Amino acid sequence: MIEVTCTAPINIAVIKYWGKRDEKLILPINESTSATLDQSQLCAKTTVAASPDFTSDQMWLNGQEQSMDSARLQNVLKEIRRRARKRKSDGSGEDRVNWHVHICSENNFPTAAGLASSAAGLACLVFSLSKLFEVEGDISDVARQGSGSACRSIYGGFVEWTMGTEVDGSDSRALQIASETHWPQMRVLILVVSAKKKHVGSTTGMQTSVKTSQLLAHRAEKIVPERMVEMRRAIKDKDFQTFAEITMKDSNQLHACCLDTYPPVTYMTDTSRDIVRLVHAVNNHYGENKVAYTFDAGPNACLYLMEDMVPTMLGLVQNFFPPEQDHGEAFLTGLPSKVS
Ligand code: 2P0
Repeated sequence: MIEVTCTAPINIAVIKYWGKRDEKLILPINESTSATLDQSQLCAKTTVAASPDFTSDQMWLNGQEQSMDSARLQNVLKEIRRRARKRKSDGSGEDRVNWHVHICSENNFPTAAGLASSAAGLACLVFSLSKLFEVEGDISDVARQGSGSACRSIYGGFVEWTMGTEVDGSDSRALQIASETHWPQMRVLILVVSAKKKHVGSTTGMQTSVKTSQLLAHRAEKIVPERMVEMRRAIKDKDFQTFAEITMKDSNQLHACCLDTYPPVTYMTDTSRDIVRLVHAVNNHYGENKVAYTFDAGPNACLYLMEDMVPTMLGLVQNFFPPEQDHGEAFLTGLPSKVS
C-alpha cells in the first residue's frame, strides 16, 4: 500500500466567481482573483492510499463515508489517472495507477458555511492524488473540475482564475500573480457569524443567477474585466486603497446579483450588514480605507487589513459583537490569518 497526506488552505476571493458557462467542465462566466491564506488555522487535510488489495474506490469526509457517485469526483479521479497512465507510458510510474484508492478528508473549520470548504477540500484531494500517482505539472485545471474555486487554492499568494477560450477548458486555470511573500503586512480576519450549513449552496445559487439575473450578465461582461486589470495593478503596487475599494464593491455586487436572482438568494444577515457598517465607519474615521470586507455564499465576513490594524479591529469586533451574546444565528469570533 502507498499513502500520501497533504493539507491545502482556503482562498478568499476579492473579485468573485459567480456563474458557469459550462456546468460539466466548470468554466466560469468571469475571471476571479483571490488570496490564499496560510495553513496554520483553516485548512483541509486529506490522506489518500492506493493498494492492490482495495476492491473499490472509497471516500470519507470528516469521518463519514461519502458516495463515490458524484460526477465531479469521478471526473477528477479519471483525469488524474489519465495523466498518470500517460506518464507511465513514457516509461515511468508503476502499476499503482490501476489500484483503487481510499480517500480520507477532514476540514478544521465548518463545512458548507460559506468558508470555502469545497475549495480547500478539492484542491487538497487533487494535490494528494497527483502526488500518489506521480502526476507532474499544473493540476489547477483538474482541481477546477472538482469545484471551481478549488483551482485557486492550488497556488499561494494572490491568484487569478483565467476564463480560458478552449472548448475543452484546458486553458481555464489558476495563475499566481504575486507570491505569498509579496505583501507581508496583509492579514485576513474571519468573523464567523454562523457556522450553520447555508440554505442555498453556491452551485445551485449561481445556476439560478445565470438563468435569471440580468445584473449578473452585465457584471460578467462589462464590470469584472476592468476590475481584474485594476486589482492586478493594486496588488502589484501594494495599493491598499484601491485593493480595498474593489474588494468591497465586488462583494456588494455579488450579493446584489444574488438579490437580483429570481427567486432571490440571500446569504448576508443583519449581523453581516452590521459588520459592513462598522468597516465603513472605521474607514470614515481614518479618512482612508484601513479595512475591506468581503462575503462569500454565507453570512461570515472576511476582513482584509494591514497587520497594524489587527488589534484595533479585533477590539472593535469584540466590543460590538461580544462572543457571549447571541447575534441572531450563532456566534462571532476573529481568527487572524496571514496571506500565504
Ligand atoms: C468565489 N464563491 O469566488 C465565490 C464567491 C462563493 C462566492 O467560488 O459549483 O464552491 O463548486 O464551482 O467553487 C463558491 O463556488 O462552486 C465560490 P462550484 P464553488 O470564491
